Amino acid sequence: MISSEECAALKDKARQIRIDILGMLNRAGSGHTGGSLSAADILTALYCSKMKHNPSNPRWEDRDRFVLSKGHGAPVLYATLAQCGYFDREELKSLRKLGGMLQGHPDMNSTPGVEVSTGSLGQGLSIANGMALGLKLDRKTARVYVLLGDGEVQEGQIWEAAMSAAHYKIDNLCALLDHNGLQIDGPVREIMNIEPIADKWRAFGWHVLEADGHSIESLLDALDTAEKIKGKPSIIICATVKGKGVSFFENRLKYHGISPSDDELERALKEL
Ligand SMILES: Cc1ncc(C[n+]2csc(CCOP(=O)(O)OP(=O)(O)O)c2C)c(N)n1
Repeated sequence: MISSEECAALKDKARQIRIDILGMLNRAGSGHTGGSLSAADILTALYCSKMKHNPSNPRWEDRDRFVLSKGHGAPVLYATLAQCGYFDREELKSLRKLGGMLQGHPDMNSTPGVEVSTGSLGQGLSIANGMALGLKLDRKTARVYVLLGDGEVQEGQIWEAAMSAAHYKIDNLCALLDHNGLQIDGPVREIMNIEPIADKWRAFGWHVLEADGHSIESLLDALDTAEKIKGKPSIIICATVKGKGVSFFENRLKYHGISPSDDELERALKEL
């Protein structure tokens, strides 16, 4: 359990991460707003509390790994890495600039702290499986975390990877599902219903946990529980709101893939 002071400090970091996401997207003039904001508390709980990692030595062998399988959420990863000190926050201004360090989707060869290049949905869980198995072979105690989108889990490869992770008892793996209910073209339920999603993961042999994806306490509770589960992988189904934190972006399909205008940025910053 963390103290109320620690929790307040983490909430403040999440707020700063949201501010940075909006600023960088506005400057870039394009990018994914809704799905970045929905994952801000999840990444804060992971990077600012749960994970063992070392920003001054990003390739530290014993670090926990994070895979942003929903790679279009790159702004939340970049803002979080900057918050942790992997690079200067000034760099955030270079989002989506040709030749810059922060491409529209994560590039492990350009950005310190990015473990895997992602963006083609459906692949991150398979990669996380391999990383987690590799850590076991090396007798490391480090863990692997992977963030999936709820539209993303419509991809068939996710379920091949889910089956493999249970088969190989990959218990140093924890997936988190950003369950915000919207994808690019509409509500997930209407495009291709994934429910009952918890039952599906359970049937595939996973330990399933549920959390409020905007409560640091709830997320850390679930992450602590997941760490104690042996013999099977865990998934935390995080109830989230797309665009969380800015009233006029919340649950608005339109803001999946567009960035805030100058006027929207000004109004959003006032709210945050
Ligand atoms: C293989 C693949 N197909 C299509 C896309 C285009 N695409 C980008 S984001 C997105 C919707 C993803 O929805 P979801 O996983 O729910 O993400 P979130 O709502 O959390 O942003 C799609 C289809 C892609 N990146 N990769």
